[in-house]
Amino acid sequence: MFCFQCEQTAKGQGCTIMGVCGKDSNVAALQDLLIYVMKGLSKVALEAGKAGISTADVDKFSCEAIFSTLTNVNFDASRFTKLINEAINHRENMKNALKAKGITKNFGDAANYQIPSNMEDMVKDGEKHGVKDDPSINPDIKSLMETVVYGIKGIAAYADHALILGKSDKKVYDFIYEAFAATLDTHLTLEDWIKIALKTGEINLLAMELLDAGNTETYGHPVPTTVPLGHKKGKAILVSGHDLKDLDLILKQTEGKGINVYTHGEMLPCHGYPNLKKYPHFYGHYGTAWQNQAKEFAQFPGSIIMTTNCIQKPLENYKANIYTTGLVGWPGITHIADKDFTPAINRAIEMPGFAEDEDKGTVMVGFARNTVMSVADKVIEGVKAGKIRHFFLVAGCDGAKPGRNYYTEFVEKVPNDCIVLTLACGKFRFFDKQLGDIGGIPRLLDIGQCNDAYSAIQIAVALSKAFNVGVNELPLSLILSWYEQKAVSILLTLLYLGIKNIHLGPSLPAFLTPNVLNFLVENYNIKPIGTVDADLKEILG
Ligand code: FSO
Ligand code: SF4
Repeated sequence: MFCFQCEQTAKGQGCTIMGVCGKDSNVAALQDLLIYVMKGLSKVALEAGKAGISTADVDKFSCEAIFSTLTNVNFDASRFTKLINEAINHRENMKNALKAKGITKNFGDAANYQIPSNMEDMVKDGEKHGVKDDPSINPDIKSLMETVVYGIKGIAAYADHALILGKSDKKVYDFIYEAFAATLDTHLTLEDWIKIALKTGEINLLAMELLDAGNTETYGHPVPTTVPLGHKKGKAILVSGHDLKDLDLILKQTEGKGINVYTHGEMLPCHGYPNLKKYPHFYGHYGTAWQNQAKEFAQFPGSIIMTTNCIQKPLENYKANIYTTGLVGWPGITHIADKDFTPAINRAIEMPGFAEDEDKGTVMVGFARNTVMSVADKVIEGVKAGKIRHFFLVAGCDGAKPGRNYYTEFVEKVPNDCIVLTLACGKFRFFDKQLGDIGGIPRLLDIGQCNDAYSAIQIAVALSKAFNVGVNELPLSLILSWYEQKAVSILLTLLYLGIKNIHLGPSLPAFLTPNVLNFLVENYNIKPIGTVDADLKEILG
């Protein structure tokens, strides 16, 4: 196997024997085969679209299939063989529909690939179609191509979440097909790939906008909300991942059952949504970021439901309590495909629950774009009066590497006249710090999940309009941490928007060649994080 799509890749180069994430070489090969088949399917889908053939079911399937290959989503080989079969069925159905219109075309090897009958042979085929399948490709082109593939994985995740809430735009699906089809075109130049990479950022912005509309139109705009970090005596269910609709369904299905529902990881910001916080048994937040789940889940006295990434290998001591739904999967773990969460609810009732009430303090959530913009006047006044010197967006994913302490230290050392905006699971490094306020505006503002990066962009755009300057001229610095491929798509969106001077860590992507990195430094002044003191000095002068 060879995989270098995430930040924790082995030795900062690539996972070759087993994924640091727990992905084994069979699953890695099946994921590679699925991506290869999806590239072929993309060529046929583009042609079908041109011929006026509806691809709505293929569009939905494509996002699900691609999202499944994102880091820490699905580790179950049998789910991948099923997806590969389904992809080939969709592809052949589109070919037949084209044939019925008199269009017959050879779409090339990837679009003609036929599946062997057993998993062993599928794995062998997958091994031929991984990242290193064609050593003759120029390494810089390959680097950008992989960047685009990972950006598309992020887009597929956002588009999938948006579609679950009824939001879609054909432009998103068409671009996924165009970009995937482009990876099969050996004539494209480095310049072409730079354009495709920036277009990936543009389309990701659209996908995130659709998701923002889906979330806010269904559940209302988040409002400032105090979330307990302790627990209440009684039965408990823990919901992890990013899917608001799953959480809503779990809250509905547990109503009146004497079970308190807790959020884990990226679900924390859900407490701010009016149509989720209305449930009286939606109590509080438990635990921190995804990489601490083995320790935290083992101590949770109820059942646990994983709605999206990031799942890790469930340990024996909580294996019987954890359930997956949606695209998440782990072999041997009960998967709730039909959204009837009864098995997890029954398990929570069987389990002891919390013996006593416990107060562990609180955190505030709900500072998404609507809330922040509603106090824009106060913010502008604060800046003009010199009370607010600078804004820092300290955002992105968490992970296990020791270098990630940088982000905790950074927030601790940000001077008192500065405001920290945050989003995604990286915030668990500092989310419970009491930073006080500036004239009634909290100094630590939680915008939401990584899926809410759109909200952060809207806040930056609104500030730049208010001050009548470009986003790069604002007293705003982006201190980002990345881990998986949604972060890649967000980074491409920031580059598409022309945002410069991003501080990125904890390490730079292994899939960027020195030349591509130089391009990013020269054109966008992207820099790796250094020491907190040096970085703060450089930014604040
Ligand atoms: Fe974190 Fe995981 Fe939200 Fe990521 S839970 S790391 S960017 O998958 O999705 O922030
Ligand atoms: Fe390694 Fe990350 Fe790929 Fe997992 S997803 S195999 S940790 S590079």
